Amino acid sequence: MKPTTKSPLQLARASYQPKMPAALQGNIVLKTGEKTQSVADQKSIEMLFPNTYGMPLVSFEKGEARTYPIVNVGVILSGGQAPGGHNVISGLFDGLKKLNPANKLYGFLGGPSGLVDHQYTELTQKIVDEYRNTGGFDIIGSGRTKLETEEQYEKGAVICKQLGINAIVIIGGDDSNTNACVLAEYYAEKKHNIQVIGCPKTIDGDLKNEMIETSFGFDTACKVYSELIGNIQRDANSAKKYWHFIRLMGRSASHIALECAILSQPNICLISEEIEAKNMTLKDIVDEIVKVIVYRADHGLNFGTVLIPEGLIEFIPAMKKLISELNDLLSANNDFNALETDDEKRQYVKGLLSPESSQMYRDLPKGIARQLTLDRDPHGNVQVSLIETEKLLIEMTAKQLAKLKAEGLYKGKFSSLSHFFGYEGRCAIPSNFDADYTYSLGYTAAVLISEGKTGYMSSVRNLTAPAAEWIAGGVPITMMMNMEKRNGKIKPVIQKALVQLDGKPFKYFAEHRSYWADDKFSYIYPGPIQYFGPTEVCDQPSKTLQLEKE
Ligand code: FBP
Repeated sequence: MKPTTKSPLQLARASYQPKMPAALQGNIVLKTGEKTQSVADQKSIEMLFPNTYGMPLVSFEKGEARTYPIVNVGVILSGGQAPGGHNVISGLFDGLKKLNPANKLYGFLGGPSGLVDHQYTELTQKIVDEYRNTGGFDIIGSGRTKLETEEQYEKGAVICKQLGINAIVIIGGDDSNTNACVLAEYYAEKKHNIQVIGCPKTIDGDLKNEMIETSFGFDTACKVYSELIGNIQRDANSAKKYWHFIRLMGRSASHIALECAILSQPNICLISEEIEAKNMTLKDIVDEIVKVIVYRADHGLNFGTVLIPEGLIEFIPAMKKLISELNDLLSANNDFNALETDDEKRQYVKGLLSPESSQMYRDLPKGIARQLTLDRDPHGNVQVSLIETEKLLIEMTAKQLAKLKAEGLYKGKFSSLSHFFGYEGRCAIPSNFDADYTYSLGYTAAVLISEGKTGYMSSVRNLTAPAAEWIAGGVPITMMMNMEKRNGKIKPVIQKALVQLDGKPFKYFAEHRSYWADDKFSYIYPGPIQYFGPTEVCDQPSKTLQLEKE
């Protein structure tokens, strides 16, 4: 038998033709809509972005055949992987070639640093075909380098001039698209003649607003995690002996945990935004978990599932204060960096924190305290994926249950297992929804570029309707911006979309959670993503999106 390096599913997916909005399927005409303004701080944003502020919304409709000028485009994958990135590039490539076969696409390697360090490759038909409908970002690689200095922008302009690149597409989350906006403004101001277009990526689902209904990758990642949660629930229901504490990625917002809860109906799901709104302490959270465990034990159910959003730790007000003090204290602190042992570091930090934070820090298990002082990412964020909150909660829950047992208030048996699902889902083969959505986003970016637009984010809307009815166009990135404090400075940034406690997805969860906590039969087992089969099994977008659009 001939050896193969591809699975049967990979081979079958290679020939999948993503579904597209009808407007992108033939000749296209651009419709100019309303002028825009930023979501807040209009005066400050307008002052900072004089060339790209207030531009109108644009959308595409079927039109007459026309000739487009030749454009060369450079594409960058920025930040964490998200299923569908390769299809943004396929859609961009196909769109560019359709609009003018002489167009060329270059990929900058390893993320934004590829632009600055002039690391690139030309993306040919052969290369792009290898990656259609696949997960991962390995076609050109990704990175978290922040584009923030004029020196970086100028180095980028040099390579663009050298390759004749007229436009850059940045595929990234809120921070990367903020950088895209700043870069677009800079190149416009310096008259470098380089357009910049953003694409909304992140499994975290927190880059969304009125015009961007969802970020790509969220749907697939949640479906993968929910399959795993469902499998664990079936195991728990069979063996009836473990409580599974499952932490789910999502650096800040709890959209992933919420979507997975709606899909799998666990016994407990913590939502960071609710915890912050209720000003809950770590002890309050543990008390809530213990209440459910005791109730279930009283009914002979010594097993269950707890979903924990990765970002939780930063939403507990006292922890937030501690982390913010640690951020200030550790930024470029050479004395701290010179210390060798964890104990020395712990002692050093304790002495410099405020009394409340120092007490909080002292009370934390050593492992968690150490994780809180690990390096920040290039955007100054704590790397929450390295903080094992699920283990912290298990430890505190076990202590509290032991206390209740001694008092005769708990008669069950608590055996726990911890899990962290994040990297398992970020490079999955994109669901049909993500494969279609990302291809359309890429194609849309090609049209925006050929129409001469800069400072826009590729936008595809009406996503709960069949793909043919999706609305493609562009949204000025400045429209999504407001001023926020980042790393101690007030900066223009894209507003992060957190879980809305008055939004339909959270309300749906809140209405059902007490039933899921107590009941024996409420688990849902979503099963693996299906790529071929009936549309109700294969093509459904996330529940979050469906509920939001209801
Ligand atoms: P983006 O915001 O860049 O899309 O990344 C999201 C994410 O997957 C988070 O959920 C997670 O906390 C983080 O990346 C992990 O970062 P890293 O890839 O550096 O381990």
